[in-house]
Amino acid sequence: MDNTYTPAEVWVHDPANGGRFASINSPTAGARADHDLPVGKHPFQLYSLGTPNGMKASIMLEELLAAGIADAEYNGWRIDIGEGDQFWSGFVAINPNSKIPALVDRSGAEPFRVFESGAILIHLAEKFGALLPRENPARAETLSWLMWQIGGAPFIGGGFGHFYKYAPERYKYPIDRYAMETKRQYSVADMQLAKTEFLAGAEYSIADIAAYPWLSYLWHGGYGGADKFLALHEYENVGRWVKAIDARPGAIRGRLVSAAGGLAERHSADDFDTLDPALLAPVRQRVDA
Ligand SMILES: N[C@@H](CCC(=O)N[C@@H](CS)C(=O)NCC(=O)O)C(=O)O
Repeated sequence: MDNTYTPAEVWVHDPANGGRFASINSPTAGARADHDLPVGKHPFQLYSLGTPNGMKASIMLEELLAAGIADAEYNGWRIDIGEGDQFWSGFVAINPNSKIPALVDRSGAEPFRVFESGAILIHLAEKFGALLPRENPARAETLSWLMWQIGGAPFIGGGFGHFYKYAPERYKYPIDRYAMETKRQYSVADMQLAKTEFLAGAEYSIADIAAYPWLSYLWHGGYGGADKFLALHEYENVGRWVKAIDARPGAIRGRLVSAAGGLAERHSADDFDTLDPALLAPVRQRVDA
């Protein structure tokens, strides 16, 4: 075996070796700047960015609003992770893990934080009795597919996406490893979606809201052509499901919140009227990002 790197006895952080993320990645948690978060008038404050993980929370809120649940009104604030906003003291106070999305629920007497996209989806679903069945086995099936996605996402983003697109050097081994795992996840979803309309059954649920931003991002050509490289057209049932969710008004609006080219801040439904109407079309364009 050709060893290009022999690990030292004790690993030492090399701040120059983070590639595109060198300025934000660090082995140490905690705040790096004294900076409060803005707060708006609505019951929910969402601090996020239009990445696949961030979109899960904004799609959920927009789906609830689209279903007529006015109490799900929220202010959406952009946290620019490239600039290190996730290390503001105000953000670390609501997510000690310094990752978007994070939510503050101000609907009751005392505001409280919810971090981790899966926890945000479950919290909102339970609060409004929507998109998560109350009874088993449908509830267990939905939570199972939700956790499947939360556990698998880092292999797609931090694994495949990182080594295929972002790493300063391209190596075959990690790209092969994570391409294989990403295709395996598409295969799992495809086999399920051959049997059911949505991931957890006949009904659209928080499991779909979690999986859609990731599976659709690559399916539409994310990471500079992952659809071609991974032959994602082979997963026909995933394609059918992606296109169905692409056209949902809640998903269309949710993916534009805190997104590049979308809304930097979202304070009311009227904010979407300020965008190019083409962005709100029910057929999503290839991203090529
Ligand atoms: N398990 C987390 C993952 C969130 C996550 O990885 N967020 C990324 C953006 S997609 C982030 O904030 N990265 C900033 C950083 O790592 O400093 C969740 O599902 O909420």
